[in-house]
Amino acid sequence: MKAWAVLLLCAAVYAKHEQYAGWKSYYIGPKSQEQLQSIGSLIQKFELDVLSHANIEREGVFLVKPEFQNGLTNALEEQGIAYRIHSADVKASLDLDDIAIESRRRENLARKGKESPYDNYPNLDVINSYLADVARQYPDRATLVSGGNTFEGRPINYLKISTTNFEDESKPVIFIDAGIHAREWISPPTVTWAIHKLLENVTEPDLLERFDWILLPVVNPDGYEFTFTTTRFWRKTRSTDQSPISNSCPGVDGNRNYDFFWNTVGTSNDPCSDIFAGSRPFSEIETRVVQGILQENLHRLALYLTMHSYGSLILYPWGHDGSLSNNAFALHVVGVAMADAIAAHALPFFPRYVVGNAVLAIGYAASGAAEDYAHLIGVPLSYTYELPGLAGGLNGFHLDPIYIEQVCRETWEGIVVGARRAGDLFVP
Ligand code: 0X9
Ligand code: ZN
Repeated sequence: MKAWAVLLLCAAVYAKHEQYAGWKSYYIGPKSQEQLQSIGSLIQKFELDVLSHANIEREGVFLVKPEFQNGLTNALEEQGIAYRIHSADVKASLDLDDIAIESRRRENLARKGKESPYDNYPNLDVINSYLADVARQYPDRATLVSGGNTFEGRPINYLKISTTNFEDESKPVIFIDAGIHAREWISPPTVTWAIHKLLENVTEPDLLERFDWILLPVVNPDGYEFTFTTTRFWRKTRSTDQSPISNSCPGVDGNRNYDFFWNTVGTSNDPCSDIFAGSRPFSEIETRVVQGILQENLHRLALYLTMHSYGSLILYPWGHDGSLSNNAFALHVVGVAMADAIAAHALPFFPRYVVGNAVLAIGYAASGAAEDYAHLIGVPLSYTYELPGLAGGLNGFHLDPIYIEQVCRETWEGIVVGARRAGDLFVP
């Protein structure tokens, strides 16, 4: 890159993320159930933004505003809860992320002539163009569907992939979505990679012959776009019709908006909260689109995966009270099989997946989540993936873009095993 181009890039990059000036992020590692519980109250008291949830075996990562940093560290020390810095300067780390993403973007452009939807953190246009391109290139297998338009008017696009035009009712359906939480940038590429593996680089042809696929990379396009243009850590949708104060505090947590013990636990009635459940179940078009896909294909849906981050966890119902469904044994066995397949293809320094009930494995209860709703209405195998994705080092905040494709590849191995097991267990 020429010197003037580097200067221009740095100037543009450093003007961003001003709202995170002075913010820090901390690893917090509770050692007992009591400590885990007091973290719950510290989250409230110091307005912590939870990026990765703590449990007794694993540290979580928490974003902290400048005005609460002393109060938080004092409280942690008083209570003997272990903590350490994750990023001493969140804005600087995000600026570094931007430089890494921009240079990877240029590399991809130079190497392949276009931006990659899975070898970098792709913006919404890159993902939508990819969906349109493959649908054009593989018209006998792939159909692009727009499930509806978001509050801000963006299409919620997904691909239906089938060798039999979705007409063979004896085939199980597999549905994978991502990007309901806008800031969880590692999740959409795992779905675009799955599309790549089913259309462009087929190494498991049985998966095409045996199953019909529905792949929805960005459930929440308004929120996703907002994380690229304005607020990197935005989580919710962008609707402003949910309460009289929604104009100043837009958005609903999509993963609290499903009709499953709606707004009973781990949710908020405050529109300014990141876990605001909305004014009613399915108040958001984003969750209604997913609901529509689940309902339409229910009679032959064998496996539903909803991709989130971070944590390296595979979670299954029930997530509102930690109880187990009648299908818990199969959920656990297939979950472990997926995690083993991932582990066999993971880099040695990536954390190993933990598989379990959503409440027990992640450490908190939350109602209104997608994987619970899908299971409630009858999808036998339904999981939330918490993908790997936070940098542990001193550089950028998030996983370096050089590892995105690695996460996609290993996650695909989990999907392959999950699909095959689902096909053996659940024949429509
Ligand atoms: O809280 C969530 O919505 C998910 N974690 S995240 O950090 N991606 O926000 C976990 C959902 C777990 N599933 C259930 N509670 N059912
Ligand atoms: Zn999430």
